[in-house]
Amino acid sequence: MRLSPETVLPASVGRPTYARSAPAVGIVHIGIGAFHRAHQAAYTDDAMGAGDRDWGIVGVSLRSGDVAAQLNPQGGLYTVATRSVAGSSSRVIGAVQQVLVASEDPQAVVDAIAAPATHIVSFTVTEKGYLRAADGSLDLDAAKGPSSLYRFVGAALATRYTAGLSGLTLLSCDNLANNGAVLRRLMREYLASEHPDLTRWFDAACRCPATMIDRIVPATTETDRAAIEAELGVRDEGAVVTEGFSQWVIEDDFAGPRPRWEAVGAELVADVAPYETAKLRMLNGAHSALAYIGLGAGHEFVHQAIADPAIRPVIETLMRCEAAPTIDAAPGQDLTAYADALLERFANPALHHRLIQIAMDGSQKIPQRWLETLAWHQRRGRRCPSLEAAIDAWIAFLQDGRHPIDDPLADRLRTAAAGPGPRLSLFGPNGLLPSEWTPD
Ligand code: CS2
Repeated sequence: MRLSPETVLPASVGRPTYARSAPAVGIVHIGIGAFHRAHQAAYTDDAMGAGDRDWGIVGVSLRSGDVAAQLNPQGGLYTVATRSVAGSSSRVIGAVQQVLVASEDPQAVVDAIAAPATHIVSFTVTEKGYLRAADGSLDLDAAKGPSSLYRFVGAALATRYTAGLSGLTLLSCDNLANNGAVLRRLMREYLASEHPDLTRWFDAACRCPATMIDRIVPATTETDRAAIEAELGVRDEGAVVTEGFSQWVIEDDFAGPRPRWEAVGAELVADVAPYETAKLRMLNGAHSALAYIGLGAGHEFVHQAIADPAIRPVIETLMRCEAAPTIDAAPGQDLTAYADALLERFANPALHHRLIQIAMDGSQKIPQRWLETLAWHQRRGRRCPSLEAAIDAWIAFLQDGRHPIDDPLADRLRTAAAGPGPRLSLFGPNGLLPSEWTPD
């Protein structure tokens, strides 16, 4: 038996506190993976429960039909299970109405974004989904391709413009530095090429707020699904597992209405930058270092790597002495306490967060996680021993052939890492990853 709107859930499991029948869809979310389901959809579900009912979500998968096959037969319902040493808890989320697969029905995606009730299009398409060329500009050929977010949003914006509808808020929820400004610039480059008549309207009517999103969400395993089935009494193919901690800081700059996310724990602020920089350089920077150093030392999970007495000091130094000094903290933002909290989160043994999951797409992650910190110190004539150890561990990971390299630049990385002077061929003036930082 599958989870469905008719399922009678055990009392211990949380569930939507609002009537799910026919709320309007206000959000189209592109890239409906585990992270969106455990994070933004949970906030929206809370906001709907707090009375802001008309913010149902239509999820979109750009390529794979897997999530649609998991959620559509369940009426969009799925479980978020939180795991900590203190115990676990589960709730069923009702905010997602439907999942569309862009590769199967592209027009349905355009129609959902162009619908008059849609005000927000949000994105978790990972770093590589933004289709940037090496110089940071839009890779136009890729952006005209079948699974490009720009094609769907561009076509829908054209429909809205012609119909005289309102503009949209495009909300990037990915781990990029200045994610809002980056999305705005790339979307504009696409429109200038493919819909030049729209650019002025886009500038005037659409907004791209920056966000800092934080919740650790390991890929769901069959063991997780079996445990959740035992708890629910029905099978949930769409379940996600996460930690108790969750944070969402959003720049308060929307084109139109939005859910009252601030009533359910999100922070709406004027400037996201200090939170985003701290998260990218401290949490994500430490995560990527743990991944490559930890895998090199034979560990499988984050909690094992952080418990290793040879690794923990490297990670503490990275966060406290290398990343933290580069961050202009916002009033009240305590970076020492942030590092303490991160160490505790990494140590969570109930989460089973695989290092190989974090090691994926290194070429897309490393610039904003490590290289900006390194360049900051280099300008001041200082070295970063922990980040340099992390870089050496990444090169060893690319060289040793022990793990699959899942990265859009995999072949070029392998070749560069195998050649003489791999640090220079990866990062130097003519290196594969453009950066201000130059290894010596
Ligand atoms: C991780 C992130 O996989 C990764 O690269 O560093 O997904 C991390 O778990 C999240 O950003 C935490 O908010």
